[in-house]
Amino acid sequence: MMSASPSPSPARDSRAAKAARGERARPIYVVNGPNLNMLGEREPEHYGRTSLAEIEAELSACAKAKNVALVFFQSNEEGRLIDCIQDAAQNARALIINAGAYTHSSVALLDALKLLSVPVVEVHLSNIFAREAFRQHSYISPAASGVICGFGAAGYRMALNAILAQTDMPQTGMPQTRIKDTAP
Ligand code: CA2
Repeated sequence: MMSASPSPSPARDSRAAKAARGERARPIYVVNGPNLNMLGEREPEHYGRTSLAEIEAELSACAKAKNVALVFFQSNEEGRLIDCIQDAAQNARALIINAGAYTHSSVALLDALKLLSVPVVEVHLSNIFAREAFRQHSYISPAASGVICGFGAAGYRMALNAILAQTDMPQTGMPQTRIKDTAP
């Protein structure tokens, strides 16, 4: 008797499974920009009392539980952030970025982020839309799959979960809404 839905051939199935496993083995990069190394020390009304080291430790625990590798990077220098994003374009499964104040000024970061063909999640601790006008525009959002802001340190965990939802279950994950280039 014929089966109604034949399973794929073993060879094709194993190639696809290997490719999926290889992709999942790649790390998720977590990139933080200028002054975020000072978290927890000043302006707790905007950024909370959690230090960057504590955020990274919490994310590491989450990632370990989900068997995901993370690469953490923080710099106060735009060029070093760009170098890290270029590295992520070659090696990352996804990227989480809080570009700090460069969010509101850096076309160079936008251009670097456009190199990535994997999910990019932009995170802000504070709700930038409830703050000064100059913080309400992000240069990098057009290169992001999604933006999470206003949830403090928890935003990074939300970003990780969103990426896993998208990359482990693409059929139920967030849609690919990244704009490659909006210029005419
Ligand atoms: O809300 C966010 O996560 C921001 O990306 C944080 C940036 C800010 O320029 C953005 O508009 C929004 C600033 C990070 C500076 O963090 C500090 C932490 C402690 C003390 C001083 C600065």
